[in-house]
Parts: sequence; C-alpha cells; structure tokens
Amino acid sequence: MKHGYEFSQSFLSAAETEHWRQRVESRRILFRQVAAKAGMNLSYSVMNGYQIQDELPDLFDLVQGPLHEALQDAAGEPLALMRDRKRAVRIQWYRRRGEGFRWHLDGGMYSVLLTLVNTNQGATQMIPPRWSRYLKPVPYVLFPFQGLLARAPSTVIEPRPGDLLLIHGGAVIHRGTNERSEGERMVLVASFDPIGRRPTPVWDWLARRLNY
Ligand SMILES: O=C(O)CCC(=O)C(=O)O
Ligand SMILES: [Fe+2]
Repeated sequence: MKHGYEFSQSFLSAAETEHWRQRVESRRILFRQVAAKAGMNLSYSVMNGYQIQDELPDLFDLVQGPLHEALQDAAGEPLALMRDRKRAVRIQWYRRRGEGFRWHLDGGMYSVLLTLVNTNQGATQMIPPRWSRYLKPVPYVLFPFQGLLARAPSTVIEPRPGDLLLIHGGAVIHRGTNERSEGERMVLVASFDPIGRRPTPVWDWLARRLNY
C-alpha cells in the first residue's frame, strides 16, 4: 500500500451492493446513535460486530472472505480480524450533515471500507504517510489538532456504492466527512491487524471509552 491506501472501484456489482444494502436495511432497528463527546468525536449511527455476526452472518462471511483477501493482498502480509470483535466489524450510517469521524488513526492497523450508500457526498479524507508519520505516537490524542490537520495536504475519496477503500488506517491519519444535509452514507468497515501484533491495552481502553 504505497500511499497508505488503495481504492478499488466497483469491487461489488450494483446488484450485489443493492443486495447487501437491503440485508442491512432489514436490520436497521439495530443501529444505535453514538453521541458526540466533548469535541472528541462526531455523532453517527452504528451496528456493532457482535450484532453483525449474530444477525447478518452472511455479511460477516463477506468480511472474512473477499474483503479479508483483498486487504491482505494490498497489505502484503497475513492479517487477522482485530481482537476486539465488537469494534472489528461495524456498519456506520451517517444521516446528517456533520456526522462522521474527526481526524484519527485506527485501532486496527488496516481497514476496509465498503460503501453501500452515498447520497450525501460523503468522503474519506487521508493525509499521506510521510505527513502522518510525525503524529503517529499520539493516536487518540489528535483531537486538539483538528484545525491544523485540516490544512495538511490530503487526498479525498468520494466513493460510490460498491467501491472498496483499503486503508493503512493505523499509520495514515484520516477522517470521514458528509457534506450534504440531504442524503445519507452507509459503510461497512472492518479492521484487521498483522498476525501476531502485540496487544495495545491502553489504546483499546481509550477506544472503548470514545466509541460505543
Ligand atoms: O466513514 C469514513 O469515511 C471513515 C470511517 C473511519 O475512519 C473509521 O471508521 O475508522
Ligand atoms: Fe478510521
């Protein structure tokens, strides 16, 4: 992953994407709203990894099969789902302008983002590895630097349904934005680590406090 990410357009066909969107819609009652906390994160709705494993096992298989394989190819090393199964796989649903993710690094080293819906001009914005490197030791402590980071050089990917973004999210600072008040964006996200990566207990604890 030379620039810290790979973008695979039409990874799924329109029909396949629509199939998965409908599967997720059938369980929409499971989504929970995550509140914004003290400027540290933005609001969004989420279905967590336990729920996906129990209620959408076929979607969980898509993660463990084709998505895992695509990410592993791009990373060039063997990967396994992040240890924390509640956060390892999730579906994020952004339904209002301003929902999304502030600049951050992921708890898992690599992630896949499969877009199921994007009618609000939602995008993932990434700061190239050579810049991100300087801020690497402060994963969840980036929130005071949001204004500064917004001025760093960045790449914006505005995916369409069926597109797959593979990201070295533990090394590349990124955020999720949703520009329009009309429309919505729904993404399936799964995070993986190189096999044998040492546990990061402090980071995991912080992530659980800040997320859901
Ligand atoms: O929604 C996005 O574009 C980014 C989401 C993200 O970075 C995350 O879930 O860690
Ligand atoms: Fe992320």
